[in-house]
Amino acid sequence: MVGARPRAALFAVLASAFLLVAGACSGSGEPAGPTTTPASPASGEITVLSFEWGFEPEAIVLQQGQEIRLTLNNEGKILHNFKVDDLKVDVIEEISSGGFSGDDDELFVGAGSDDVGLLRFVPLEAGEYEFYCTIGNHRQLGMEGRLTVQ
Ligand SMILES: [Cu+2]
Repeated sequence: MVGARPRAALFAVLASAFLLVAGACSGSGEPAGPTTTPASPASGEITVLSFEWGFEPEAIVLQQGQEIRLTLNNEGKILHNFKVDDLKVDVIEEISSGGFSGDDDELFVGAGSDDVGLLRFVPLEAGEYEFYCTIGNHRQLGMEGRLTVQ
């Protein structure tokens, strides 16, 4: 399923979506731009956007023992990834794009520019963690966020 759609079309959709978000400061629906309100996916599904230089949302709250299906949607012009250290997890499935993959039981997913990565996992330990991009100095440039497992 990943990589099966026309890239040019996807880019157009993402580009227009980005412009929409960037241009719309009010209106109906979700708040635009980076938010400090933690995303707490009751559905068990969450999409994390990556870009130069950050993630959206910047804070995620998960439930210990609940399976999560995380899609990393890289709207950036370059490769990015999502990694969490020190959290005990059961990794069910990892489909990275862009050439990098995580090790076994490592909470990692990568996505090439204008592409997606999929990570299905179960957080096994409550606590406060950080997610970040491992590439170059991306973390220092702002590509990090807070992951809470409760
Ligand atoms: Cu990055």
